[in-house]
Amino acid sequence: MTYKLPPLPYDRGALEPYIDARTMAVHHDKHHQAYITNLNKALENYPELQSLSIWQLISDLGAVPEDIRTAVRNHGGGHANHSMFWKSLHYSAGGEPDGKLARGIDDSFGSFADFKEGFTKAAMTLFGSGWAWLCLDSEGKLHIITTPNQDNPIYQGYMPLLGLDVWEHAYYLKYENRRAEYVDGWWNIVNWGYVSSNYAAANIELSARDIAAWAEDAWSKITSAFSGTSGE
Ligand code: MN3
Repeated sequence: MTYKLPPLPYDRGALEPYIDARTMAVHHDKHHQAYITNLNKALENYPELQSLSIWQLISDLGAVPEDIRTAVRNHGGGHANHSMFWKSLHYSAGGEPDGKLARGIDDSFGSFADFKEGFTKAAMTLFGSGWAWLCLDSEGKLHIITTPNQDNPIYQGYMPLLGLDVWEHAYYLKYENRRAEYVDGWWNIVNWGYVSSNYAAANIELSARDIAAWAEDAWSKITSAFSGTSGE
């Protein structure tokens, strides 16, 4: 089994005017596909790794053979990050989260406005290519972090809930160098329902069949890393 490009959950033009159809086509069909193609190539000689879910694969990079570890880190991360990204956007979205996620954001950042300001600042000040994230630590506290390149928050022991791609390929065709306008537009299409479901499950996008086992394993690794024990 090899990794496959997930279809977009909406038409390419559905996120207009915030993200244009041409950017979506290039970003999804070319960039995301390239991460998958390169990931599959890296795993050619490791059939045992090909059967893992992408989250299982990237959540334990130390277990990945050294000769392909960088490729898995970059291209596996690219596949995971973009798979989340498409689902985190929707044309009938935006606004503010409610329920448990809204309370979590208030507890961690003071208010939604404070969170929005902090997240925007993180996205704007990230130098070079990378991502801004809302993520969860092992104690259930929310954080805003950035990751370089295609690193996933899992590499730092955080569970990603929402990621914003600030690589130029995500916005350059429409916004050219105006990252601030892209970030500003992005807030209008954030699918808070998706983010809330990630938060409620204290988890990331996983298929129903592997969610329980993998989540338990990932959390035990994160918990032991935080408590300073080596784990099993
Ligand atoms: Mn991208």
